[in-house]
Amino acid sequence: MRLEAVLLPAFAPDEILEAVEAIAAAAPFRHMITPGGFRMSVAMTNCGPLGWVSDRKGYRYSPVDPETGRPWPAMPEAFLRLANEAAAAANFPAFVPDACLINRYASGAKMSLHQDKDEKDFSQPIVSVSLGLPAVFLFGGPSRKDPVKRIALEHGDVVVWGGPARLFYHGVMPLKEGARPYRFNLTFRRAG
Ligand code: MD6
Ligand code: FE
Repeated sequence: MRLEAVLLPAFAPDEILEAVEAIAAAAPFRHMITPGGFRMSVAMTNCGPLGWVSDRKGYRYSPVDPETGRPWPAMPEAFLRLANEAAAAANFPAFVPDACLINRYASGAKMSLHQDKDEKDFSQPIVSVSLGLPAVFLFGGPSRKDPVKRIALEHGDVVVWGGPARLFYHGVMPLKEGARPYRFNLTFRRAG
């Protein structure tokens, strides 16, 4: 892990996973379509004032779930606390996320190399929480061609990502089968 991103091993409490189930009951996981017309292998939902969405028109943040037209489920207090405490542990004080994207990976699902650049303020970090099955995170540089490091992420691990690395390319290797059905990843951002 480069100096710009901080790994907090086993930082997330188990109750976070129960809250994910409650959110998914109100805003079910769905496979969004990329602007290029591909169905994403990762299923997604959101909570909080803003949710990340993708369709043929592009990537953006939306205050409502396009499937229902209703606001996304509220961000649980335990999520806000976790994100704030993780950011503080990585020297980003007073982080208050307004968006939480929840990714669900079944075996074989992957996330191609990408940059997170749909947010307004890149001075704010991203707090990334991994739950369930382990995954290999790919962490590159400012150009898609830069070499990538592989970082093993286990249940409960939190990565705080900001500063010079905020716009670095990153992705997730195809998930291996394991003892549980899924990996969940929560990314907390200041989007608006
Ligand atoms: C994932 N994460 O771990 C996908 N982006 O499932 C991301 O794309 C990501 O973990 C920005 C910062 C941290 C992340
Ligand atoms: Fe990302």
